[in-house]
Amino acid sequence: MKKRVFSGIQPSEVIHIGNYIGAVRRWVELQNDPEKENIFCVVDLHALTVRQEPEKLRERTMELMALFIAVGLDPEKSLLFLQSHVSVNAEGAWLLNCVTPEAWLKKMTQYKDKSAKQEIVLTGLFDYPVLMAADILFYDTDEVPVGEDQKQHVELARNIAERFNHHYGETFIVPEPVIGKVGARIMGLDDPTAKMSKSSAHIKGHAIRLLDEPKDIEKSIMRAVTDSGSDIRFSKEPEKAGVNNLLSIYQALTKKSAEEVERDFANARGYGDLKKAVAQVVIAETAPIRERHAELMKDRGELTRIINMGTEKARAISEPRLTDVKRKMGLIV
Ligand code: ATP
Ligand code: LTN
Repeated sequence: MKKRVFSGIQPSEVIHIGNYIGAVRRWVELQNDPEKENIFCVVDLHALTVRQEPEKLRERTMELMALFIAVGLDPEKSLLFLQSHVSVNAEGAWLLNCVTPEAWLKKMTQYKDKSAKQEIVLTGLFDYPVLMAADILFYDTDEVPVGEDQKQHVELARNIAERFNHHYGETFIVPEPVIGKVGARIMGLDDPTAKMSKSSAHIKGHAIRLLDEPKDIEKSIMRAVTDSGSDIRFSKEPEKAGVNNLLSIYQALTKKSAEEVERDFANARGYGDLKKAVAQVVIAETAPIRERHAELMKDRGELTRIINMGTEKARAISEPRLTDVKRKMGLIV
């Protein structure tokens, strides 16, 4: 039996190299694994958990779908869909709300971080992990490939599945989080102690955005915060966090071992050489994606066709599970 894989990404702001290395690029590898059956979702309902400009959200949603294809996801091989087009996800989230103790959600570190930054915290932001659990559970998911920051949410989905199964009988598969070994947590270029994040992508020098022009990519990498030394090696020491982050990006994109990476820089004359080399590999990886993306965005009709095809397939998988859950919970179906 093939393992079913489910993952998603929000169309909030533009995608950065952390999202690419930690998530999307790994999805392309999974697509080529004959043991996996993959579902990838643009989670637009999740984006609504913080205030969005409606027109911009619509545009970014299209852009993200086009980006899925530009990086190499093939709508014939992987199921690509838009979360809001399949009502099972939101409806399922309500049902799961009614088996999820509030205390579990209060423990979510992402909620604590994100809510601290908001003047008004929306209820949707608090409930965000339950919607994510519905995305995962109603598709009978075995594996959830995500970055380190989402591990706690996948564990919550596991707990919800176990609780439901305990109360109502064996129903949901208890999913496993799958975290990459390299690049699971790319840090901000401006502050290598904080995760590179979409919500901070507008801050100058913070992120490498996937669709940035080569000259902008080079500029932001050359400006990246490092330390006052000259030692180029992987290190967990806090003052080496900047260098460590640049090396991690380089390692993830070149797929070299840590030793090979350090050897590449054994004769470097300083951080300038390191930054130039990182900029080069990032540009080599992203330039073709950017070009394909621009082409795809010209044909909205084709993107709409792909979205509609995904909607149909996603409904076919999740609707029977929704009916099953409703019946078990005592609703008339
Ligand atoms: P936000 O700042 O709005 O929370 P984000 O940058 O964390 O956005 P998400 O849409 O929440 O982006 O995450 C999409 C995927 O990218 C997830 O699998 C997440 O784990 C992964 N990811 C996000 N940031 C990083 C990062 N800095 N390094 C590696 N993976 C990341
Ligand atoms: N919350 C996730 C995005 C997401 C997701 C999912 C990931 C929504 N639903 C289901 C994996 C499986 C995030 O990356 N911010």
